[in-house]
Amino acid sequence: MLDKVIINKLECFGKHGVFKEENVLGQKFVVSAEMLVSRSSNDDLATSVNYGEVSLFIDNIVRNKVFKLIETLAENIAEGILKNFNVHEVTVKVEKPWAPVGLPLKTVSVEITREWHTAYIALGSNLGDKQKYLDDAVQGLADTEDCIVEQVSDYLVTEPYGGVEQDVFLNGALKLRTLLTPEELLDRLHELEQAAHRERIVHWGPRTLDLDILLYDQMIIDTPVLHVPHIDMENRDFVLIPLTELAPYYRHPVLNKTISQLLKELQAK
Ligand code: PH2
Ligand code: MG
Ligand code: MG
Repeated sequence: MLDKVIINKLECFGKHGVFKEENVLGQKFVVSAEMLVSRSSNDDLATSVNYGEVSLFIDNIVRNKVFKLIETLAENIAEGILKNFNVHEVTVKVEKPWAPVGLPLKTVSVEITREWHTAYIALGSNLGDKQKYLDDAVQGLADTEDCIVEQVSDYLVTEPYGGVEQDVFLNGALKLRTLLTPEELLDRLHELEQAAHRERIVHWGPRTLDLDILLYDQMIIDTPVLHVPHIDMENRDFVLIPLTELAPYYRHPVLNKTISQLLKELQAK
């Protein structure tokens, strides 16, 4: 159950602005936040979000940080709320009623929405200390700002798929909660592959570490650099076996079948 908790027009004082005078004198900022909270239906504050604490948290950011843009201020507040409170999604509006425009307007404002995303990542290695490469990748994601590793599958040894003669793989998958966009997440995965000294010599050749985005919410992405859901995953047991452990009922948004269904069909082939 997702309930909405709303803070409406909290008046704060801050020094955000592009103009020097704004950073010195300061002015009024009015902040609203709509928070989607997943709570159980009892009467316990611990399962929800304390709007008093969130209001103090917002006031503290507006008062003590200085940004040029109200966009940045709103983003800071939104990400801070998601990371520090039990909130799944938040819409933050920042109004600036005294903005130095020199014309009679009521307010200028921005409104942004940020939320936690769920991504599933495939892990693979078939060169060197495979187990250590996978463990380091899990730790690397756990140490990444804006990422929380929620669950890691067992690792399994698999025969190379795709026809290139090479050593067996160690494969696995993990479930990630993240504030990163798919593109930002892909960049981070590439950094971790680089840190494992992966060299892209032969396409589908042996690799110390391969990290692929399998699923990202129910998003479908097809760009030259990124395909989500991951291309051909329905034909790869080294993907479907660990993924079934984490998310058997997750529905593949293109094939419209659950992961465990896809695995069953592959094993029947
Ligand atoms: N990855 C590939 C190609 N073939 N085979 C196995 N068993 N495991 C893999 O992770 C793998 C593969 C391309 O990324
Ligand atoms: Mg791969
Ligand atoms: Mg890859």
